[in-house]
Amino acid sequence: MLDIQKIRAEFPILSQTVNGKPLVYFDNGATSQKPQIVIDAIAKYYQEINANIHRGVHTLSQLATDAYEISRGKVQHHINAKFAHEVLFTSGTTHGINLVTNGFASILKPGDEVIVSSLEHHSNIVPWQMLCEKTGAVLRVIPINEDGELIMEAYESLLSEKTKVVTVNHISNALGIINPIKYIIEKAHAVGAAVLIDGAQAVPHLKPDVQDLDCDFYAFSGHKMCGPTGTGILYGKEAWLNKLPPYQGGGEMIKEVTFEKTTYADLPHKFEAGTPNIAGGIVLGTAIDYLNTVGFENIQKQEEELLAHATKSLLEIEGLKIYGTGKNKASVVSFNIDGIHPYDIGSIIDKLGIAVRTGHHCAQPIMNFFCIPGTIRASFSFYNTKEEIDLMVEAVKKAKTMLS
Ligand code: C6P
Repeated sequence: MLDIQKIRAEFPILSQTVNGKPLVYFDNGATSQKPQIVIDAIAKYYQEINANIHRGVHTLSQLATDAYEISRGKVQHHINAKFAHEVLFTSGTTHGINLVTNGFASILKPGDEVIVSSLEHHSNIVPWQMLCEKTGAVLRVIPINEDGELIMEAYESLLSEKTKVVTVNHISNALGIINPIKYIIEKAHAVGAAVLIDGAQAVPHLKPDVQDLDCDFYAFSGHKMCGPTGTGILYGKEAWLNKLPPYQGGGEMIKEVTFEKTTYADLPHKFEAGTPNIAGGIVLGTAIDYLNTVGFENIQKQEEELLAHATKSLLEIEGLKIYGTGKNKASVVSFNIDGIHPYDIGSIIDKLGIAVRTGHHCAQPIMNFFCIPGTIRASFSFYNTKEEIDLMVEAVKKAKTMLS
């Protein structure tokens, strides 16, 4: 059992008041809060070993390089990648996905097909649309049912020898639905397609095992898993990363440069041009250590209880509808109240100290499917409590009364 009060004390921001009320932070899907150990690690890097990496022979540069590569190794073990060089540091999920779509521009041919799902964040739709425009490939879309689940029969009927890439998120940011990605990957591989999993919303809740999943790419952001903003990881299978061209040209990604020809560095450096977010990369390792100390089993247990409590309590409010009623869900509740705009509820409960996200959550196709402008999304982390959920439910009731 987690000692939630002890854990909460490790997150200084959680003891703040906002608008004169104790902060109830339920916007973890947008970004998580950071424990003191992560905040301290950033300062420690700049106080003690700040230097550019992979370049200098001097001691500080070597210390910074070692810390950066140790962090890469931590990520490798965390996601169970076969090699450390399959782990690329990025600025976040968006960067990772664009790195892959850029690479596929030299692989896809007119008439090839890319399958995305209706549950995707815009970050995993728009780059593929841009790729299709560039190459003449065709975008196909897996539909969802009324519970917000992907329709697997429809997915399977989209697959053919024309399918070159399949991409879905592990967990939907807007609804919290957990997708059956292992099955999706297996089916895609059966027709020879590569698979990219957008793990942005999964990594705060679970430890992905990329070898067991057998995905070709897995992208995620550090800031949603207690790490610093501007950090992320793209895992790619060695064979794919060797096949894809570099994303950006510049320092650090080359073997040799002449005006006649440039040869590229080995993995992972081929994809890491320029000075990276060194402090961020190192401290992402600290955040991963922290989450493993809390323990993913404990995290899941706490979050399951929060989800069950929130679902039950919110449904007691007349006229409230939850979107994303599928069985397999992460700790996200997306809802609306009959006849009231989500923005209005969000603004009123903010005055009561409750931070939720309102709007389309960068997933407009989902909102179009449900014919709504947006939802109120409460996304919970292991450091949240049932008492906080009760405060939110009371605040939503108050807002409803004011707006009805
Ligand atoms: N979703 C949310 O409030 P970046 O911005 O690159 O760190 O992550 C983009 C991204 C990609 N995929 C999914 C499934 C996501 O949820 C996100 C980020 C945040 O839902 C901010 S829009």
